[in-house]
Amino acid sequence: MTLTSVMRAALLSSVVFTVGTGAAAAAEWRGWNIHPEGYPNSDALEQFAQEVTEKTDGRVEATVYHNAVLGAQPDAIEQTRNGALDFANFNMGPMGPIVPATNVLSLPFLFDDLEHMHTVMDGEIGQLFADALEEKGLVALSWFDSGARSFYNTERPIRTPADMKGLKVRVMNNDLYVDMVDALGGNATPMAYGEVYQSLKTGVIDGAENNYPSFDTSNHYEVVPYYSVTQHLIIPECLCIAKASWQALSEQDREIVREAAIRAAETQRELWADSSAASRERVEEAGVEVNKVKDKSAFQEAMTPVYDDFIDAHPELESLVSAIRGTK
Ligand code: BDP
Repeated sequence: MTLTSVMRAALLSSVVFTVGTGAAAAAEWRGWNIHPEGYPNSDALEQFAQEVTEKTDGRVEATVYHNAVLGAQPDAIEQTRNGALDFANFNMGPMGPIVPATNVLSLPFLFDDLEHMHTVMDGEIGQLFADALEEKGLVALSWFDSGARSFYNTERPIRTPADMKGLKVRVMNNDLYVDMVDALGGNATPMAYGEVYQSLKTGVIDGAENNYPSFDTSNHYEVVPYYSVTQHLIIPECLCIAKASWQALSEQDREIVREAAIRAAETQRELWADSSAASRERVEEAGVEVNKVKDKSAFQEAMTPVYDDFIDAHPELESLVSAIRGTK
């Protein structure tokens, strides 16, 4: 090699080096979202992506993919854990099989109302759940609302547990929900969200359970005439970052991302209440019969074996359940 070719090689490699660490360092973040555009979570995720991209001066370019186009929720959780996806809004229901402590949040009638859930999740207990998620590769930066989930079906209004008898009900991917529906006398079928509409329409299942905005935007209300306000589950959702993507950030960018996530949750919660009321109105106008459940205590009592079996299987989580119940 002549001197000039050595110098040329050195120069080229330094150019490559510079490009590799400088201009090309923008991280392209892909964000998973199950909901369509216009859903409160979708608006909040868009706000998050925009704020992160702007405030990091493009060091991070974040894009949200709506409508579960990047996969069903259990797959997306795996993909975010292994860094194939960078951020997402996940419900704690399908998180249970991966992060056992989060199953506590899927215990029926655990929270009194949304406010109770906020107090718990925004405090020290919420941080415990965030720590458990981080051990499995997910950095939870803020908590979204998901309202209260109630049963809906094609057969009849649910007023007492006896009305659940024999109904084939879709649940999210978590055995706790199978136990919950069994304890009420129904037959539970875990199924991906995206398959529920067709399954309801063709009679593969008789019903499912969800909050008003999801019942509305999934169009399930088009094929289901009865929505019964059991409000058996109040499950928080996270705005989660893949741990690998988080660790690749500078301290300064982590702060930007953290603040953007907190602001996104504020937006989501503000939008939630209005959206819930609007969805309720919309489904009723479309002809869905919404019935109140006068006496929820029969449903709550039916959950005793679900709690007992859960605590038998996870005695280490009993104190967490009591701590949540005791939080006011
Ligand atoms: C919605 C949640 C979403 C769940 C869906 C479901 O926001 O994360 O995947 O319910 O029932 O309310 O699968």
